Amino acid sequence: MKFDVLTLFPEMFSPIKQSILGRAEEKKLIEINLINIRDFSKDKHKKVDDTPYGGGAGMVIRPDVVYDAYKSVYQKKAKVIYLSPQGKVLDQKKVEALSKEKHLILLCGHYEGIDQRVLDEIVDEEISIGDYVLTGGELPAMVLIDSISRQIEGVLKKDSILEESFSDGILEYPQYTRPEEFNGKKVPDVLVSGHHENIKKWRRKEALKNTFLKRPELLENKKMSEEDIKIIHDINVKYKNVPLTNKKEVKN
Ligand code: 4H3
Repeated sequence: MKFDVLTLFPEMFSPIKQSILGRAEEKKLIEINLINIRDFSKDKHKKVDDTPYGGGAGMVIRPDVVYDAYKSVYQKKAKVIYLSPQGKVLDQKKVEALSKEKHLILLCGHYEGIDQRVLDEIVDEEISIGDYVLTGGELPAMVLIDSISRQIEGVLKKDSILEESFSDGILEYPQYTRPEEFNGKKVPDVLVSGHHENIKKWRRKEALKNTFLKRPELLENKKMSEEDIKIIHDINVKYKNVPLTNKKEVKN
């Protein structure tokens, strides 16, 4: 996967050059190119923004400079994404779909944003990472790069993307490591029993419990097996005792 990032602040991207993503880039599993929009200014002072037509606070990034930066990286089949609070909110399903692309161009705005005419001309998709406003699109672009990259074969250790949070649309079961006792708390017996079938069942139950108690809305439109429905019923009786809707009881 190739990511071309159009930004006024390429220095902000050091976090995604570290750790797992740093290794992924060394292994050529991903490529992250940072393009400084300012390099495409034709102004003698390298100016990229100007005051908004119609008045108002702040500065707007000029369309011509953004367009020239875009032309320097565009190839056919590339998908151009603008990070903006007006976009569709990112979820794991969207991440998985985008991880199948070969070439993404991520456009990061700053200040009051970018002239609408160049957005209309080049942007294929607008994505938001959540309903809040940031000073720029750089953090959202990094979130997108991280979430997509870890879906790419070879970036994580084998199997680790399959068994985790959201792979099944539900939350993760709790994890434990040594020591076997910490501050008087023991690791659940089943996990040290070596009984793989029981461990599997326990983890499924804990994952459903976490989801039902912390993020019940994730179960709203989920198809569940008879066994899962029974687990949810038992957890409900024990911890919440709320009326369960039929929606939660759709079978496979
Ligand atoms: C994305 C971008 C929030 C998000 C962003 C998000 C600054 C976009 C500027 C930049 C525009 C003003 N804030 N929720 N901010 O994903 O260029 O909107």
